[in-house]
Amino acid sequence: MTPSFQRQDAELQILCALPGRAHDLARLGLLAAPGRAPVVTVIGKYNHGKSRLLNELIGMAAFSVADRRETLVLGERLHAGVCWLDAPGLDADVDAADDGHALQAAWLKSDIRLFVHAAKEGELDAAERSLLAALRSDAQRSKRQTLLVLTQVDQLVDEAQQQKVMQAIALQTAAMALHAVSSTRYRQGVDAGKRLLLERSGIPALQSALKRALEGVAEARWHEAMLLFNEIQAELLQLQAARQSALQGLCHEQVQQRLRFDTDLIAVLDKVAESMRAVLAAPGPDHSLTPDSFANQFKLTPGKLERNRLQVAYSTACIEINAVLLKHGATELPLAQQTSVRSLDSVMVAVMGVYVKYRRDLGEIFCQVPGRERLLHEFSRYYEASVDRVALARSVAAAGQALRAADQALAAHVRCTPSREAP
Ligand SMILES: Nc1nc2c(ncn2[C@@H]2O[C@H](COP(=O)(O)OP(=O)(O)OP(=O)(O)O)[C@@H](O)[C@H]2O)c(=O)[nH]1
Ligand SMILES: [Mg+2]
Repeated sequence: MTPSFQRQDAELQILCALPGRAHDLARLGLLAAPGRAPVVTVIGKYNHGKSRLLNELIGMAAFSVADRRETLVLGERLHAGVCWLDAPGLDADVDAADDGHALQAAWLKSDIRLFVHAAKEGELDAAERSLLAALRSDAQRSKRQTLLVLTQVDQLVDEAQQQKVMQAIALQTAAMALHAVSSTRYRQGVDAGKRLLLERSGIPALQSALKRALEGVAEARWHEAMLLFNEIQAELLQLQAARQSALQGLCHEQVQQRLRFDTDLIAVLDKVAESMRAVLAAPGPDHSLTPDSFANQFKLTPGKLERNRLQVAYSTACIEINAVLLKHGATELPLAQQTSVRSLDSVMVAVMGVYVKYRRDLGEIFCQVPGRERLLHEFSRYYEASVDRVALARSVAAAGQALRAADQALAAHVRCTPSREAP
């Protein structure tokens, strides 16, 4: 497997364990890609002059500019060792998919964001404020920088109005540095070779600020890579611990449940064996084996009385054992063993059979070691095949699998430990 496939494979394993970290994993993957140029993205509402600003910053008409909603998909241009991203304008009323692209660009790919706001619009609106707040809090966490750019300032009537707008925005942004620019003035300054216009355009000052920000990208990337790596690792460790304890809990329950069943089953078999011994110890001949004749079919014979006594003892034993099976949810046969005759679908019938029991049978079944061992073995087997017990076993298997997935994700994550790129 090539290193990039290995990384994808590892990312997939981590993603399966932590689906909520999809974005961070994608970002971490980008941060790990060697030799990636720093990425500068414009972000802001449509028609606020984002594409034109990028064109002026890089000195070429790389992105399409128009007096309407123009940029609809993410545009990308590599220039002077920087990747410039032109994002569609944000405006929830127009097309949420475009907004999605712009945000994806801002959050996923970019190292530096130019948050663009057109001066003629005055203050930032609610959507801009909340986006800027999110970008700033991300900057605190990831050290990715956002530069606030007030565009198209030439459209304001005079300097005083510009100051008014800037003061209003300063109040909204807790005095975040605001770069006032005019692409129009800059172009005029370049075309006419007028230095004053160039300076008044604010673009050279923005370029200097951008240059400083770009110088910090390598350090910021390293910080962010370690931050994301450590956060994901902590979450994976947490997940692993939670899954470990879930599995332990289920295994404990499985063992305890079985212990409770074994204890109850042994107790009832002991009790039944004792009662049966008393029944079988009756003195005198065993009349139960003497068949009834036609002549005394309606008479109470010693044979009938004895068979009746054995039958009552046997039924009592079965009822007592069945009570234990019932308590532990193991009275019905597993689905695969069920027949069309409902009354035969019980564990008792399956284990004890339907033949008539005589003294010898009862002694062998309940009082002798092989019989008792068989009962223990058979009832336990059916207990393990009972619905709840099978469900518990499945939960244990699933919890084991989930733990293995967390283990693998953690190992995969460790294989992706960031390494610092040589400057
Ligand atoms: N007067 C003036 N107009 C500008 C300036 N910057 C851009 N414009 C004009 O504003 C309009 C919109 O500019 P774009 O750069 O296409 O705006 P955008 O933000 O990229 O718009 P979308 O791609 O739709 O999101 C165009 O007509 C530009 O020529 C400026 O500094 N001054
Ligand atoms: Mg545009």
